[in-house]
Amino acid sequence: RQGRDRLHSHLRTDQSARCRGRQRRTDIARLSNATLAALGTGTGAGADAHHGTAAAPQSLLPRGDVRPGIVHLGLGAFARAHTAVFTENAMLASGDFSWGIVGVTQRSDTVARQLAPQDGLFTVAERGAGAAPLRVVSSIVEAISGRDRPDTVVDRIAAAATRVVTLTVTEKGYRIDPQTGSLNTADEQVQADLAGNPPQTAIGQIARGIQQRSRTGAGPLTVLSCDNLPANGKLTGTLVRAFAAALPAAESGPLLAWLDANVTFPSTMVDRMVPATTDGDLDAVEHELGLRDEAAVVAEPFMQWVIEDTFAAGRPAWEEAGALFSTDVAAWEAAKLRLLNASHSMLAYLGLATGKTTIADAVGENAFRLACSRMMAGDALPVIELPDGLDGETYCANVLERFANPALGHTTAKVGSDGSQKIGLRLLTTIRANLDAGREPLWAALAVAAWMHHVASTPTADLNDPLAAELHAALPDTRTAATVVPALLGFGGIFDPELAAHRGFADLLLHWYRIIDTQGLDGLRNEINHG
Ligand code: CS2
Repeated sequence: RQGRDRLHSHLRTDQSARCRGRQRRTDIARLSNATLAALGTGTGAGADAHHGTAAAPQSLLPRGDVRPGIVHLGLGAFARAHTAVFTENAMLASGDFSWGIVGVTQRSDTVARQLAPQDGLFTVAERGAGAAPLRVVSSIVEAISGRDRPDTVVDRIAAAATRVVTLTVTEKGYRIDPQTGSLNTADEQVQADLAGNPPQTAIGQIARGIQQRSRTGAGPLTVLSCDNLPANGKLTGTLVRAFAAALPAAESGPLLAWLDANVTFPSTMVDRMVPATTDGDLDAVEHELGLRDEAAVVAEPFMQWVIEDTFAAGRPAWEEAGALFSTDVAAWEAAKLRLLNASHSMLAYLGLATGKTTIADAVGENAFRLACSRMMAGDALPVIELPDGLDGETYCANVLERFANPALGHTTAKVGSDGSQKIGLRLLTTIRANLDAGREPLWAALAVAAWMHHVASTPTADLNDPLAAELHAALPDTRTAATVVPALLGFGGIFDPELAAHRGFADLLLHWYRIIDTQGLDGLRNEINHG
């Protein structure tokens, strides 16, 4: 009777489903500790005759024993499908349950709202060959909207039990000034955080949390960036220090001294392809799990994590979950960024230019697959130093195979978003190294030209990029290769003056842009196959 009431109290009356304007069944219980437990005993909605396969009980953590030890900033799909899974596996393998995750959403409160009625539980549905059965993940112990509860975020970072802060806030979340490579102190939100308002930026949250730790004697802390940025740990340390240095002298001196003595910033390389969850994915999970999970994520089966082992106050036994600890993380990260992420971006923009909706569709086009192979083998591999244990050819072949996963539904629009923040790290580093060595980066230039075409041919409101307005302000009304290429090359936030002035590079961009713009897919096929 009591169980039944609890089940009813979890019946989904979710706003978001209504907002999506679809007629849904309302007799499916929402995922939570109680409904999942009831599912295991066969008394819950999961055993409901309407649903074919009620999932088997999961290897969940003993939730009553899990204590918070990590604050995670940026509770997007990637963090749930990667970091939360590794941490849960580490806790399960080691029996050390002191690494529960307090998750913080950044700009939008959606995920915090989705997880709250679910006791932090969510499902990971692997898609593609070798996919594991559906899995409910239980390592998130609290979900907070950073936008709405910034002081709570600072308190959680400052709590003595917190020993690690992890973050996945995407490239733009770091507020980097492209000219200096350090913190953009001209950014409005950074300025507000510096002025002492409850912090809204990730760097502000971290700095204020550390400041509070320094005042309360909460002990050392590790800040672990898990975003696709080169030397992400070192970079994050630089940004947090720049924030501290920009505070009034009475604050900055003590904070910088405490930081130097108590906080470490290891670098990491993270890898798992995680598309945005669709309504169809949520319905499929509901059908399979027998419970409604508004926070479910889908992901490819592959996942990898390479971490530098410089933790200030302990860490989960992530190695027991398959993470690799290495002293050479920078090399792993460079390889991943300039091989995997670079070709991902290339496929996204070639796909967007030719009407291909998913990365799998784009890599299914032989010419595009060939262009990626050549970019990786011809442009990138010769100018990067691979870490021990990574075979370049095998890595590139595996990457293309992962892109081809037909079940993933990773959209070219998603991967193509925020290009202004990505192409420099993924492609321009490779292009510069080739030009410096007197080589022609033909294929990497194709990717940049395809990005330029995407920027120039997408209406401002639809261009998913934090610099959309600025990029479009730099463009003339008549958009051809001859006008767009020089205009975007002159965009200082992306191209440095030397690269912008390189005649050979500009010619390559003009060549490819013309083909994309005037000949479309047929022209590209022809040119790539004979290139
Ligand atoms: C992608 C990455 O959206 C993107 O920019 O290239 O999110 C990519 O899927 C991951 O880095 C894979 O680990």
